[in-house]
Amino acid sequence: MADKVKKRYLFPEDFMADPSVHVFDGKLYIYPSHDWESAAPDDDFGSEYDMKDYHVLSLEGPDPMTSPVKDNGVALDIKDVPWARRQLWDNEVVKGRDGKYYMYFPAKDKTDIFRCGVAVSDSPTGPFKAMPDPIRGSYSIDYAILHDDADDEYYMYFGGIWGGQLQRYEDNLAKDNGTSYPADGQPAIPARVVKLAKDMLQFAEEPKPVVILDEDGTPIKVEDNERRFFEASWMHKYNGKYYFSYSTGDTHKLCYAIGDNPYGPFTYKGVILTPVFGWTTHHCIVEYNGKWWLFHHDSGISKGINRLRSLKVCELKYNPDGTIRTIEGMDE
Ligand code: FUB
Repeated sequence: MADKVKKRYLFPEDFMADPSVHVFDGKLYIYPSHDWESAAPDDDFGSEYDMKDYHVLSLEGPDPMTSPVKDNGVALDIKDVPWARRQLWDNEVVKGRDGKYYMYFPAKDKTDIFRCGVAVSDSPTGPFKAMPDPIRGSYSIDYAILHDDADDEYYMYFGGIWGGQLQRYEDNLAKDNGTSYPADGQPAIPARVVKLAKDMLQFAEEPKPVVILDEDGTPIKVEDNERRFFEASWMHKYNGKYYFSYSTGDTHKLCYAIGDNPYGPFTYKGVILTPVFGWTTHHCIVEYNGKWWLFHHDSGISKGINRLRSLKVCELKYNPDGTIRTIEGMDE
């Protein structure tokens, strides 16, 4: 049974999606993708998501359900990223040990391969200055970062199949043109996790698979579309446990799995959000002012146009055993 909870459209003035949310010095900032009505074709490669810039939103008050949301303008434009050709997808921003703000973003390079760019700013609202090249050895999409209070390290979670190109990679090497998938019965293609280097500009190690186990301790399989990882990683900690959450893509759910450390393995626990109105589903989970919040998007305002999505927020609750209460996505 899913809970019907009150939701808020955070910024109905413009189409934005893929929220990554962080609280810096007590203030809440939202880092979304910036949708627009591009003429790019609608296909399984996600060509319709043809975004060109990022804006940073900030919450001007204590309550995500009611406080005003401010658009702080363009934080990064694709024309200022020397290596990027198209498609600025989901971005992530963290505060480094040096007090600067680091934005991580996917874009297709001149050969149409997704890489992870880094851009730096002195302010959480930007503008961000892009590094001349993407991170060495980076690939695929949807970079989300945990700054772990246990060891003061930054762990990046990433990947997305189909248009996100994750199926191209094995042992971190490109193996084909993205058209082959493991056979049914094999473990599903995993998201990846990698520790960032101390300078925040490169990986400190080779990315590793994020293994999601079912209740029997067996990796979730390729054909298990209701539970397998598709895209949109997020990591948060609750009561010392590591909660890896993600989208199941073509079955349109947000699910989660719990582990004891940032690398996993993680054990599948259930659904956070049932399908929303629109194809993609993408989220983050953040504690703010003593409550937990689920930020996500749907295509409700555009009446179902997948490339025109809108940001939403609602409260998220845990059961006493640490599991997350499932929220109904389609409630309006
Ligand atoms: O916004 C483009 C892509 O759509 C994101 O990277 C995915 O997570 C999906 O929301």
